[in-house]
Amino acid sequence: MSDLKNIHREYNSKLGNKLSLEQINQIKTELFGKNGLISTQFKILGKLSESERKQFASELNKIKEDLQNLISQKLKDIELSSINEKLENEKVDITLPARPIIKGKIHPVSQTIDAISSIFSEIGFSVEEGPDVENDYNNFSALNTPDNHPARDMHDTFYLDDEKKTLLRTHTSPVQIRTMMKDQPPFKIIAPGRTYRSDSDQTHSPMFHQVEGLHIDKNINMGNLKGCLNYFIKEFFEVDKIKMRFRPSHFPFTEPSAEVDIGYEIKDGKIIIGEGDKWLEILGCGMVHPNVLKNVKVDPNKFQGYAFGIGIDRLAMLKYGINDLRSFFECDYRWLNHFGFDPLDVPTNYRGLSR
Ligand code: 2U9
Repeated sequence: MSDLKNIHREYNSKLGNKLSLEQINQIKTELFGKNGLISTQFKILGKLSESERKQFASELNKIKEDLQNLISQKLKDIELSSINEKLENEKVDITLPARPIIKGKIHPVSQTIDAISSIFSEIGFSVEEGPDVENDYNNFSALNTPDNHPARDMHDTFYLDDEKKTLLRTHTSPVQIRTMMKDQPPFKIIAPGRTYRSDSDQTHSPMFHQVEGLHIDKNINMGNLKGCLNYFIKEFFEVDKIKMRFRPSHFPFTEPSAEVDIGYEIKDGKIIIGEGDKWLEILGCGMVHPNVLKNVKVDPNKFQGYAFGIGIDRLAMLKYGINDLRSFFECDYRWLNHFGFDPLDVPTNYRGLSR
């Protein structure tokens, strides 16, 4: 009995001190381990007479519970003080400026699409998107290109079924068709995105990028088209003046149609846009054919407008001095690290497109 009281007194006093986690675990083993002081007392029970056993067992259980409670309280105190210590020492100063994340890079084509969208949004164009897998009607028929039209062969289309009903879009024009079928005029939209043609060499990739524009309203004419394109080219190449010429051309979806060249020269091995006596073809355009407007239930006697199509990859190559189109799609991390853009470097007109 007195042994038990001594153990209780001694460990009560030990547990009253400031202890480390290791010291508490040590005490736990000393008391409740296989040969611990309390565990041993339980072994004595069997040797006692029935009346002694009852009293001893009740005393032993009380002391056991008391010491266990003391230990678990000590452990809780240690946990709490370690949390408080962490809170005290690992403070985050939320007033410090954020560090930019510089792991990933924005592909030059994505940067160019952002720059183009920003330029056109300044003059009231909104951005529309559509699916890469299209039907024959939206990609060709609605655009005044019937079944046996030679332009269909010129597009080197990737068909997805034997009946040639589904295909990978050969231009982004089906986006404008979808928009005009679901909404009412006026329309002032651009449609940037992926396009596909079965063609591959140093200047052609089977997947490439286009941006097309469409402006339909009352009294829209070729003068509006020229003004819009002149503004776009100047903003895109960040020059004050641009030499631009319209050459007559033919597309089934526009009448009249034109291809646009811009003036350039080479100085010290670098291309200078806007000056010089050389010409570079950069886009196609025209007034939307009345048949196209009829196909999307827009009255050509009330509404008319212009459309244009630009190859994005070539514009990106010109702007950022990249000379092989295929490098765009090789997914070479070292190339992307060199030509890619910082994720926070979003092009905006007011901040400048290239920084
Ligand atoms: C609708 C009506 C008319 C879009 C146009 C072009 C001329 C054109 C080429 C430029 C370079 C394709 O990537 S490229 O090879 N595009 O020359 N695109 S007019 O005309 C439309 C579009 C939609 C409803």
